[in-house]
Amino acid sequence: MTEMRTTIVRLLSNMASAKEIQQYLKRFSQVDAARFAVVKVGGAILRDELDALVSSLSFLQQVGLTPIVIHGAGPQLDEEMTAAGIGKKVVDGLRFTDSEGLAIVRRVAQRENLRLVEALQAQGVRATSITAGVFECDYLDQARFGLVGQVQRVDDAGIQAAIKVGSIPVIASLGETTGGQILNVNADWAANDLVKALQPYKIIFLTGTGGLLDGDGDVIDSINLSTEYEDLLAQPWLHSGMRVKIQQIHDLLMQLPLSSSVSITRPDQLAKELFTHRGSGTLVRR
Ligand code: X2W
Repeated sequence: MTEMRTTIVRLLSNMASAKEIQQYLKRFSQVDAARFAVVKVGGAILRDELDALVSSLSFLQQVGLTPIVIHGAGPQLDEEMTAAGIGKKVVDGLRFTDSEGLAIVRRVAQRENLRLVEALQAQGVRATSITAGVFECDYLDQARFGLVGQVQRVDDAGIQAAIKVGSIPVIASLGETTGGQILNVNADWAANDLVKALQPYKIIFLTGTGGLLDGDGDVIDSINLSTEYEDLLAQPWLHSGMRVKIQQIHDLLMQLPLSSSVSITRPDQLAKELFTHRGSGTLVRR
């Protein structure tokens, strides 16, 4: 414990007081180790900010915390599909996926998963690749979306086994039906289903924007849903994309214990968000 504290104080001394950091460390150590945090990482972060992501996850492991990572690969899929001559068809924000597209989804999701796991292991971080067996799905609507899944059940056995040995589970957003058909699952949806099943203390979305943005494009520090939600949705400056995000976070938090909160931040700001009062991105609680 002393060694852990020294590490934190050294790493964070330029952004927070030692007392502040110790308060958070104490709070996190009281949470069930398997329910500390689910971290959603978009494909754009894997492409553009892999080093910052690896450093932040490495830091959490050094202080004895094991986050559960779920990642997408949206931009990488766009690129590979274009290269294969497959046009992009999006229906209600989801990629229409035919069998040719699914072959690319499987290959790219697995490749990106291994890229993150190997980058972590190269820095001495224990990490476990999980690309199957977590998301039991039904077809969302095969006529409209093709081979796209809607999660029916989350099997967390592999995740728990990894956490037990202090290894960060790194999960791809691929699902399968009980009949064994692999399906493409939107990574935000998969993250939400994982969160509902595991009920973690912290839910963290790592994005390039570093938070939810107000009308001027500035990051909103914090949102208290119980007092600010209706007001916020009534704001004319709230862009439609942000409105949808806030509604999704609202619906998610309503299904979680009161103590749970959602943070949206950048990979290099993760420790600051977790260990300082001021935080770094947007903190949403209810
Ligand atoms: C997504 C899965 C990848 C994803 C897709 O094919 O793009 C569906 O739309 P990001 O990087 O987190 O956006 N699946 C059905 O969600 O990746």
